[in-house]
Amino acid sequence: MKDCKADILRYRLPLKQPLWLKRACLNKREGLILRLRIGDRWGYGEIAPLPGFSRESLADAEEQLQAFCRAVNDGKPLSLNSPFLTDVLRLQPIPSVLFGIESALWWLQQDHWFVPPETGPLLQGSTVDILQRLAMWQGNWPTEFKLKIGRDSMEDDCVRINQVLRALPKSVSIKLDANQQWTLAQAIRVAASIDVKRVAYIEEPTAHVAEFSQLYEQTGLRFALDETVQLPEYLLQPMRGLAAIVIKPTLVGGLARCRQLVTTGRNLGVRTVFSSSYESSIGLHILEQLSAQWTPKEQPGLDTLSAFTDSLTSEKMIAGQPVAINPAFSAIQS
Ligand code: OSB
Ligand code: MG
Repeated sequence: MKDCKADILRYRLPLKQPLWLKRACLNKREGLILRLRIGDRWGYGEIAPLPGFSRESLADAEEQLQAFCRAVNDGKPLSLNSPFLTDVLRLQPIPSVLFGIESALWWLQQDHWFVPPETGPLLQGSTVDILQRLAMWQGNWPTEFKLKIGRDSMEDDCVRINQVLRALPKSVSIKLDANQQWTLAQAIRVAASIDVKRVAYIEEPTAHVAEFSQLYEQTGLRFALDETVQLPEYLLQPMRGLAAIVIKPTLVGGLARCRQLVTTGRNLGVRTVFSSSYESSIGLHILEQLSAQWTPKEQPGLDTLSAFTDSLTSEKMIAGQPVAINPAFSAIQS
């Protein structure tokens, strides 16, 4: 085995404004970058559990990642293909750590980058801000926008969806995301008051996946799975009204399972859409590349970088080469 070295950088990135997520409000985003060197090649992975979404904490993730780095630095053979993790950690890796390690190893194997895909724009924040952004839209319209809902009252959601639809040309459709916040009755009422033909799908309309097909049967509103496929034991099956699978590698955990979701989605004839969870520019780069390689016809949902005031990296990343990481926002941990 060639000489290997693994270390961890901890980053803390300021956000433009407090970020409200399901059960948490973030004022800054914290995470870890795993830096792996084999011989003279470098690979990077990102480990950034998202409060309110990930089951693990950053401290849990750091502990596992440190065990991995110790094993690598102690000379344990690090093979790119074997089940190295279970060997080295002797325990079940947590999702964000599995993604970080697998993506750093994946990075090491890449000799060039694909042309980055266009990102599907995310409409987030107040309705006033959203409408203003749309009013000032320059250049071509994308085929789809994603609109976050399920945070305010159901009535507000109806108004918001209809206002956004009116602000867009008829040829543009929207994807909705309720993050499981509605009841089935509420979802049915919202669907009845909007033009469902202009909605490509709604992500996770209610808290119970068994209700999603009922919503479709009663209203014609198609749905996508997101939180549901983050459950490690969830087995994807054909469902009436299933339009897409959203894949968030940081939360799903590991590239092998993401790859499997892409394959299953393809077999079921549904879209598979890579999406981010407020990772840094390094994590976003990995997601963008996975999307370009594995789902070349889809626009990934990576419009989360705009929430940050600064970037963790400033120079172009070159495959296999070291990446310059902004020291103002990061520190070496081990
Ligand atoms: O539910 O899709 C979500 C970001 C963080 C956590 C959860 C979600 C998101 C996004 C990312 O919406 C953006 C996108 O998917 O376009
Ligand atoms: Mg979602």
